[in-house]
Amino acid sequence: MNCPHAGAARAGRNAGVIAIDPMVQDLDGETVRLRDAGILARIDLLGVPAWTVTRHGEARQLLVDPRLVKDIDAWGLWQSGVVTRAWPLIGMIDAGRSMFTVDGAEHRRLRTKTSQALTPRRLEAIRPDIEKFTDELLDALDAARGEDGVVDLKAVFAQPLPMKVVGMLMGVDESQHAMLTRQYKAFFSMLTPQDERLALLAELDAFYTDLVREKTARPTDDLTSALILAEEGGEPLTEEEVVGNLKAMVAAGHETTIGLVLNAVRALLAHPDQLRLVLNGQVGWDAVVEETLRWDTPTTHLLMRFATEDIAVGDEVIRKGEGVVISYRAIGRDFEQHGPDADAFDITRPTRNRHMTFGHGPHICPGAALSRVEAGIALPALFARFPGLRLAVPDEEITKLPVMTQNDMAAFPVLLG
Ligand code: STR
Repeated sequence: MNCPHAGAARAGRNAGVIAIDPMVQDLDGETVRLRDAGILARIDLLGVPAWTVTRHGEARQLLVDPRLVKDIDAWGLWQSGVVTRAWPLIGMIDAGRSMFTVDGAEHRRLRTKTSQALTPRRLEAIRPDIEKFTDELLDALDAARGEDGVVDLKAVFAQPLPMKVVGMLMGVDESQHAMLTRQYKAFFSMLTPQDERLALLAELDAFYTDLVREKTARPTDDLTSALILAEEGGEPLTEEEVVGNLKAMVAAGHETTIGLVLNAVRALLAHPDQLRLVLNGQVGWDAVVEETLRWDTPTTHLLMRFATEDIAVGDEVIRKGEGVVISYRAIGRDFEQHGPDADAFDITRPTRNRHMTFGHGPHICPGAALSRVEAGIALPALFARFPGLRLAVPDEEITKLPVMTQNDMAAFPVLLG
């Protein structure tokens, strides 16, 4: 790793501290180690210490606790200059002013229009568009088959679909989608040198700022334009706030749904009995989506919140100024919440809807309904079109990208049958 902070973790000091693996070589093993470490686990993120919450119940409480805030200025290691913009994960936290980084009344002001635009009722209007994108990408899959019949389901289907949907919602032209996909891939990858990551974030900021200025001059029928316009009698968002929300929407809307769709396909292909239950119509596709969200969460670790006071959790105390991560993948495997078979993929499990993968409290994912609609269209359409779909390589050969916060496959080669 070209990371100046990695020393402490590599030297193996800090007993009882789990170093999160930037190369993601054993995600299941790491998930289990975190769960076994207790309610709160001490982790090391490329040399930077933090707490992580590994249990459903405690995470649920902490996510509504006003003593935990998103503002990076509340972080002791940031105040003291130990953590700087040279840390590879800084872009996950110091991401500009937006609904993702602000709390309280200001957060409500920044978020309301976005969450109102993404309610299940409002999303019914774009369902036909999502169905059309899906059909087009299924044609593209068919056409992309190589001589050997192999095609990468990620590159040709799971990755472009959410980008098309969030692009349409936010008013980002198709001609920019490939650029955005490339930039976000480099942003999330721990193999990207930090100076390149900071440069690409600056390029993205410039791109989004131009887009917001263009929509300010010529508003169109999209959420970016809506975010620019003031509420009746209300304060309009500033340009920085609109840009912040726009980039949060594109980053989150594009990245997480790729994981949801691919993880569901992978789980079904690895569990043919479960696939049969859905294809027979005995269990709905919504159950596949929910159980995938629980069992193989698109977000592994969400960075980060900071304690503004000492907070007691179980036998531990989070000290004022310390950073708190939420390890959603471990939380999905909580025995107390999901029973002793929590590690099993079972679309009939009674608790499949009682996961917390979209978070909880004021920051709960505003795009949750959108991702459910997307996966709920994409998955049945894929299996209807290609009933003989199967992996082109043994499941163990599927590798994860070196991304510390997202559950991201490098590729998903399939045979369409
Ligand atoms: C990426 C970089 C950026 O410009 C803006 C954001 C804000 C929203 C973040 C996003 C980030 C990273 C992925 C996140 C998303 C919100 C939801 C998504 C964390 C930091 C998840 O993975 C849940």
